[in-house]
Amino acid sequence: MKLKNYIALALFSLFAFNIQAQPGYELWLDYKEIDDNTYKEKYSPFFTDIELIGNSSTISIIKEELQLAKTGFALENLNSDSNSKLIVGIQNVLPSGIRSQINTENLGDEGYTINTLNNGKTLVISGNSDIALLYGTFGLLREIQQRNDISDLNIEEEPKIQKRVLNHWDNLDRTVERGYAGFSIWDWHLLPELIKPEYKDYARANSSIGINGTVLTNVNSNALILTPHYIEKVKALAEVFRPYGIQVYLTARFSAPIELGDLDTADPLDENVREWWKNIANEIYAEIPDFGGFLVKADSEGQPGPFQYDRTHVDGANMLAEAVAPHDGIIMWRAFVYSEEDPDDRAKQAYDQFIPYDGKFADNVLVQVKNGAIDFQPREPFHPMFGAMPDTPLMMEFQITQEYLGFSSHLVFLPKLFEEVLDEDTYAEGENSTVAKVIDGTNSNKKLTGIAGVANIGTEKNWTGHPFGQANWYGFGRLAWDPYMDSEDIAQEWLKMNFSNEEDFVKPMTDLLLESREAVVNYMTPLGLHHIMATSHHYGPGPWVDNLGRPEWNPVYYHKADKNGIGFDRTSSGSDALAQYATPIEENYSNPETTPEKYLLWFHHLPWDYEMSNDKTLWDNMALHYQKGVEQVEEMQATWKNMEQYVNKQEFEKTSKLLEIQLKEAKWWRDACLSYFQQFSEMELPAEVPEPEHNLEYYKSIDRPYAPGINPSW
Ligand code: BDP
Repeated sequence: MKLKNYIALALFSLFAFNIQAQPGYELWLDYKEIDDNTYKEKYSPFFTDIELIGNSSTISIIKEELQLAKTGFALENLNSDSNSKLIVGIQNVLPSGIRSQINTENLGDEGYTINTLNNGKTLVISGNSDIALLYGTFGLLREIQQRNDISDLNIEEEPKIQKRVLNHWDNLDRTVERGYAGFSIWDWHLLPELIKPEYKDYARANSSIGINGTVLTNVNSNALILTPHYIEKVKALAEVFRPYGIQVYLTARFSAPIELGDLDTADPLDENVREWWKNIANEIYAEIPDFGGFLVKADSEGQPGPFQYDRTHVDGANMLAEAVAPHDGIIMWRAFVYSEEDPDDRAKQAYDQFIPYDGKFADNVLVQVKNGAIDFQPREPFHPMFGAMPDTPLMMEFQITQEYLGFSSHLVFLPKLFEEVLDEDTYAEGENSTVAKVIDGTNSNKKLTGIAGVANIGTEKNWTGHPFGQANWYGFGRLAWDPYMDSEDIAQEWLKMNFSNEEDFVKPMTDLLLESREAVVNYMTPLGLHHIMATSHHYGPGPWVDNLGRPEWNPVYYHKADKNGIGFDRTSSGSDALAQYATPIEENYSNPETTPEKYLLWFHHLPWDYEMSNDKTLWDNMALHYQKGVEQVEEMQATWKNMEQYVNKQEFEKTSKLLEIQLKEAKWWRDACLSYFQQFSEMELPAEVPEPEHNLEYYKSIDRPYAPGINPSW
């Protein structure tokens, strides 16, 4: 072989190797070749003649995206004499014959239309802004990726929630609190000069699912991010994200006026403090005119806040709101609060702290509430605040990163969890006042709406570590756009876009995804159990932990197992947390017989031999749930084994290995929890459940001090 051929071969292998080495990097935007000619013929005419109206960096991105898709789908060089055409343009600049047929009047700034006109010859993507056109472009490509018919499209889409935001718990040293996919993708040290390609790819992926905001820094915040040195770096990122319709936000450390050395108080009613924040806001907006605003964790888990000065959440939030209001910024004030001095049930504390202030927050404040009252558990009833603050815009906070759901080694499809919460009825305004209606503003006609997801993104080559972690990022975005979407549709979309459209793949894998959430609940926290993970890192079981400083840090606080039974009594005979819910819920859930079994031990302390609806004892049911969880993982493995032909080799193998880990850990959970609880129940395991392999002491001795995701500064 000639030298130049050697070089060519070497270069080719390097290139091929690189592509091979990064499966998953393209996320759901991997426009794979369409190998079925019938589809090719249907789609290609619209890619032959594209009229893109406008001139902006967003329009250039659209152009780039369509070209990428055309090449990826292999629609290039297909001769088409059909006179078909794709037109992309803002409604009021569309060619006149077309304009009159497209109505975007009620679609706001972000909504889009996709219409097939002219007997199927003309496809039009329109909206009222360039960003809307970008969303519409991704909308059309999504149809094609799923091999949908585009000959008669009549799509009208508008996001139902305004602020659709990722929360990065990323520290300035690039560690990620509760991050299981490597380090932070923000390379602060090399910014603002070095703009890594990942930043653009991140923005592209987010805009493809409608995410329009990103909080770059951890809620346990560092005041340094507010200094000019860092603002310059934030500005560089904002510039990359802007043409994709993504605003940047930062976390604001409440004590920053003191920590940055300017003042000796952070009292929100102090004039100097107010001025200080206004100046900071002015400085940021001078650099980043479309800066989104601040996310604040105050008076929670050691973070500074207004309480130190005998001030309230309203004082704190409104002071910051005043600073960003002239620039159209917002404050996302978190309701994840519980006090180290308050002996009351932790599940009640946020509600008690916030409800008195309903209607008192400034117009540009959103109160950001976690989906449940404890903390991102595999299953929680919805947070009672969602049904109790009609005059305050409430923003949903979901956790996409799997802090309590097996990190990046467990396959768990979270849209199922998100959907369950969004569909719950709060009864805030009578029947059918679902959580979705509270957060999208339908209830009480809210003007400002928002939803946040704690990101699972890091420097791993496939962004999320587990190849299926991407589905949770995708699904969060889709539900943020439309909180009424069906998780099954989301699962199918993602599977088709990511892997294959083959029915023999999509059908079983959809079932697998939809069942995966229940599996993790079964093998970790069945029947309403919660927070029994090992403490600090939250990896693996730790129901026995009882020696930590604060009662609510100990799993024993949450399960309350003893000889008499198990569960947290939150009825009127216990903490009465149930009184925070609307009457129909309170009434139903006060009685264990009418409490959904999935929430049984969340609300009731019941004897081990309590008879459940299947006539078996509580103990037997608990053991059978643990066993079922293990079997569900085995079924997932069996399904996955048949999928090799549809997926990339590396992703196939990695997922197979991760499922092995998941199975091992599901058994660990089952055996550790049942061994521990059996000391109290003193009952035999049902015949279907194998005896634990080891004794309780063995499970207690398992120690994983270097499990990832712990904030090193804690
Ligand atoms: C908990 C996490 C902790 C976060 C906290 C929060 O363990 O790392 O800082 O939530 O949301 O679940 O503020």
